[in-house]
Amino acid sequence: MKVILIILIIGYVVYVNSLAIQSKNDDTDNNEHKRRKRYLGLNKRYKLNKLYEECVAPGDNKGHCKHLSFCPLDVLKSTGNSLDYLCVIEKTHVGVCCPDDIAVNSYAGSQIIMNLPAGGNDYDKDDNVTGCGIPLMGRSEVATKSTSIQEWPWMAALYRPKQMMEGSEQQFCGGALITDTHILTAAHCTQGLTPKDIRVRLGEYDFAKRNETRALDYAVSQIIEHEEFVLATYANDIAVLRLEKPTSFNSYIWPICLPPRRRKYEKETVVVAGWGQQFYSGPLSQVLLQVAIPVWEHKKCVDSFIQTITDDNICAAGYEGGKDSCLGDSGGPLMYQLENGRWVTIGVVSWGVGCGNKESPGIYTKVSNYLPWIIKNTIAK
Ligand code: 4AZ
Repeated sequence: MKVILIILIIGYVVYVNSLAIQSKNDDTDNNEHKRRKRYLGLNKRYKLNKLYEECVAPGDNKGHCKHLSFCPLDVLKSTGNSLDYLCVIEKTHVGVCCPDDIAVNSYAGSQIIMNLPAGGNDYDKDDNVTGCGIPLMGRSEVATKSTSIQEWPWMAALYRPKQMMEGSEQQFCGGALITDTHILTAAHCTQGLTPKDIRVRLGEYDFAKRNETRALDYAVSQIIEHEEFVLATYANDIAVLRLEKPTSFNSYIWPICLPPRRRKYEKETVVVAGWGQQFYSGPLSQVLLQVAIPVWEHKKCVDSFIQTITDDNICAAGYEGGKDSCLGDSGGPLMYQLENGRWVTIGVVSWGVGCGNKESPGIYTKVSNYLPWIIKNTIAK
């Protein structure tokens, strides 16, 4: 009996140990797998659509090293041995030498001028001519300090074409241009709508001035709402609209940058703009309005609501009340100017309790938490 018990105990210990070893092996395999994927630059980690070192691309063309996911795949297929065109990015990733001219002519016309969507820190310090989020012709430059009305060339107005024709409605939401074909907006703005229900106006400033030629209207070919958007709580309130055709850029139409990945904005001054209600239940504004407001400390914001405020939210409004976004501003950008002068969209107008109430700030979707999702649903699609 004793012998059988000892054999059973030994057997059990060996079995448990072998399970532990097995699971450790699984872990090692997983880590190995992860490491390999990361090394090849194929993992889902957010990467920038950035041009790295200059290199010789297929066909002896001038090219730049890029992350594989940002070089059109047929470029690789058309070359016999794509291994010849591998290159190393910042000593950590393997990229591919992507021909510049193909990058220009391919799926993203935006690359003619820049790689979009792009982060506000992706450009050389001395480059203030190309790229996203630059204050054009001195505009948008000192908005946080100035009280004069500025213009924001990345502001998009979403409206319903039918109602606009009947003259019964202006826009119903805002958005921000982040590539030549993509608008970042709120999922609650697009909920229940199909692409043909929405028209996007770019370059608009004053809806009352009807015959200005500067504004352009675009049909929408696709609405991409965040898969985990929850209407009851407004969790993951973010969406991308794909325009039927790419826009061109000019001094009235220009994309904003995406924000850096890990950065805190608590107590910083930011700007929100829109054509929404001028006060709670008040009239919409014909002219694009803006307000400079502080970002609240997260804890102070959480304490101000009975609703759940998560780490996917940013809260901003004047501490004394009166300075806030309102109905109709939803989907529009909460903007911050980086030290290099570029404007980034750090938030998407999402919800609030009334507008401009003291101790009840506006709630925004924190864009930096959704960068992989944005990349996946714009250029990497
Ligand atoms: C809305 O319903 C809305 N005060 C947007 C922003 C705010 C409140 C409501 C923030 O579109």
